Amino acid sequence: EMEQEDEVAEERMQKDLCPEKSPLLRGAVRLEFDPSLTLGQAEVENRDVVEGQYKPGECKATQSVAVLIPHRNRERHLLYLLHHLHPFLQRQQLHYAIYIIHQAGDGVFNRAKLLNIGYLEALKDFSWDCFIFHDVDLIPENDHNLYKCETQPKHLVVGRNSTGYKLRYKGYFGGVTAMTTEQFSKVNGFPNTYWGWGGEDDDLRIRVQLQRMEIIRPPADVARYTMVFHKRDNGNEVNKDRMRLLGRTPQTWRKDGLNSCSYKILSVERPALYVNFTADLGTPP
Ligand code: UD2
Ligand code: MN
Repeated sequence: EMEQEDEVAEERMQKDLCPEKSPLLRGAVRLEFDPSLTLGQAEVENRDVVEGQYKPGECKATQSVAVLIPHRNRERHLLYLLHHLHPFLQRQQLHYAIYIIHQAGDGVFNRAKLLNIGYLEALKDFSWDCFIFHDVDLIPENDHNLYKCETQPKHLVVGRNSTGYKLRYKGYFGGVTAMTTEQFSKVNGFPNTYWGWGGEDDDLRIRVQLQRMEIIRPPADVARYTMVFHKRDNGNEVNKDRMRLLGRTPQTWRKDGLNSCSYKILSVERPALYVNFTADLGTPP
């Protein structure tokens, strides 16, 4: 008899699926970049986030989403992003976690490999449905730009302040992208062989196209970002080899990607608002 009562109670506790459109969305929001913002302040504003992770209390999220941020030496940008992204994702009623993948040392930066590492490591925590690959310096301006995955890979940055909110070029796939766990695994992830600035986003587009998937984008008035101003970082000089590599992607994608990603995790931290993996990527050949 007791058992039956428990079952009834449990059934009542099962939440309904969150609605197709969250009632918490606000549309275009005014972004603030307060130079005196601290991590402590961002933590106080996001008390429901535990070790970088959040689940809506009011309903069952339709997707579980891991946001991956490649990072080195951009602490201020990271703080602005955490401050904006947590409330933004909560208004979308998502189950999500924010992962930072920090490249150890001062060797040549490798954004794409960091994102592969983030994917592989985050899946050890939870079986995420959807991955968002996110530059540290891009702040979404409109919360109708959903951080969810679709039946096709999604490019979330149609425009940003520094380029007059226009798509930079047809096929552009940089900045912020959303792919399901399966879509990303199907293309063998990003290449690991792009060291320095540029090309890795185009390589991912070619991989997607080789699988006959089609890149989709939200409407231009929604897919808007502010990029916090920055210069080219030390250790991320233009990759002069990128055009040659891009020409060979149809031959290389099968053996250069998730299945060949070798690295060493040096440390894992789980403070309130994010998970940080610090990784040793090795050196370019
Ligand atoms: C563009 C793309 C970006 C990537 C890059 C070429 C947009 C909006 N973004 O960014 O997705 O394809 O070109 O590689 O088009 N980073 C660090 N520390 C460093 C260097 C880089 O954290 O020292 C990370 C950080 O997350 C940054 C990202 O790598 O946002 C891309 O580097 P960037 O911002 O210097 O390049 P950008 O703005 O030209
Ligand atoms: Mn940038």
